[in-house]
Amino acid sequence: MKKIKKVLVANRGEIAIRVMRTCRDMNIKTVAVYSDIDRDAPFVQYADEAVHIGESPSVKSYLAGEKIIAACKKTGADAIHPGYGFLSENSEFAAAVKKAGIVFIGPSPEAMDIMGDKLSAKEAAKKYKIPMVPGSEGAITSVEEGKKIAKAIRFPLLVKASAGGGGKGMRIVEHIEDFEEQMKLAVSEATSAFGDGSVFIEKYVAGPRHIEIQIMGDTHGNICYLFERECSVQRRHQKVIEEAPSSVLTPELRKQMGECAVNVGKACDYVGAGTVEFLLDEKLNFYFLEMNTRLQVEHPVTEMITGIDLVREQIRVAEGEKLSFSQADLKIYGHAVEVRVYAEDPANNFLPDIGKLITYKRPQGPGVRVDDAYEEGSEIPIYYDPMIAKLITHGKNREEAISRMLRAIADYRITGVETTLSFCRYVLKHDAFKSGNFDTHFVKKYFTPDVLNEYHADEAEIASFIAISQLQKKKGELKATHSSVQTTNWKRNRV
Ligand code: MV4
Repeated sequence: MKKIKKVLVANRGEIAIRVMRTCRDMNIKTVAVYSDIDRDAPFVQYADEAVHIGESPSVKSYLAGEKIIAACKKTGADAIHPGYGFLSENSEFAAAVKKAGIVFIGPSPEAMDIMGDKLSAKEAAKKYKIPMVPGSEGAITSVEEGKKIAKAIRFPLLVKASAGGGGKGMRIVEHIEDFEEQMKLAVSEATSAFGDGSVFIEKYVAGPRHIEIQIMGDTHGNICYLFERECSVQRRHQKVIEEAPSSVLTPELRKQMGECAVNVGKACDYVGAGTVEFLLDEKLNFYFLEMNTRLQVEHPVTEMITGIDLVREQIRVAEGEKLSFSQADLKIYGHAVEVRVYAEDPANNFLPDIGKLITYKRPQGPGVRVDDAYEEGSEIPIYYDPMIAKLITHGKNREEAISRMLRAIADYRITGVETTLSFCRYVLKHDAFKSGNFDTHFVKKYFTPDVLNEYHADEAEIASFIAISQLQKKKGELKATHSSVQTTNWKRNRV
């Protein structure tokens, strides 16, 4: 048991602050590392110490592992928390950190390697009876071999890259005639994106839900599951809304999937926080897809429903402590929803709309949590992900969590950039979402930019109302006190 006294956070933005907050709770000192553009960022100010590590492009700073290790030595930090993205799933970095005598707050490099590749992850998972989508046994090495397997599996099917993630190098094939072309495209996409052109075949599961299970392991061989997150509302493999628990899992199915996720963890001796991804089909069959060996963006919904601080647990197990709970201690309290607030224009094909946050007022009140990265007046840099904040609400049940989310969205005041808040509000108010009856095709099925026009029509209505009242005021029909129509709430995200 070696107490960690100082943590260097090898990340930026909201997750850097999120991690540092828990460090403060635990009386642990914090070190931020930052690039040129992030010099005055809130996460740098929040840290006890900060080290400049390079120019703004990530490769020169947040991806420069050796500079981060040097900053660690310089400040005497005894551990590194990698957050998500950047170096968080880089096993070479984790190994280099360890070699430098620094604690990496995360799994072993070996576990990262096994799970970082989908084929080796599936291979490892086979040792336990974990349901998987029917597909090829391993990598497909020739078009001929692929076609043979494709005919046996039947169409439609997917050719998937073994490396990487985010749907890159994934191709749907409907007919045998298209197989060769799609396989070649998948291989070349995977080669250029990940430097590894290995692909495999899976039967295509139509209209699935994306359910992921949070697991937590310690160095004493204990692994628990902290229930599921439903992340089916996605746009181009970018999650938009996440919630916990899922409205479709029965307690029995939850237990089955949870135990499967724990077994995936056991297959690689997992230590720390990890996420096991499953597809769930219409008949509620579930299939293991892959595992993410990091703390995820959407971890707060799990924290809200379990009452457990996942970063605190990560730090404790990195110190060699046992998990602070057993499976029997874990219980679901109410319901939580998270929306990601991006500086993107949903009316304009989600084009990034970076710039200055002229107005920035966070929502507050019962059941609201905001994990964010900026302040009023902040510039959103072009170099990184354009996420401004994560807005999370909790309630005694799904309805309450959703109505609190709609209230929080209405109370959020952001001007200077377009955001995805109006899009999130549209989804939350949609009957398919409210009923819980939706899958990964939600956005494709129900969203077109004109659904946001209702909102613009409202604005036009207010504008005409103001014009009329101004006219009336001129004519002396209204007393001055009654004529001050509120214009400040113009860009309110009205519910
Ligand atoms: C699938 C699938 C259907 N069948 N695999 C997309 C990214 C990668 N993590 C896995 N993905 C999928 N794999 C089989 N055999 C459908 C998807 C998929 C998807 C999965 C989760 C969330 C959103 C998605 C959107 C499109 C496709």
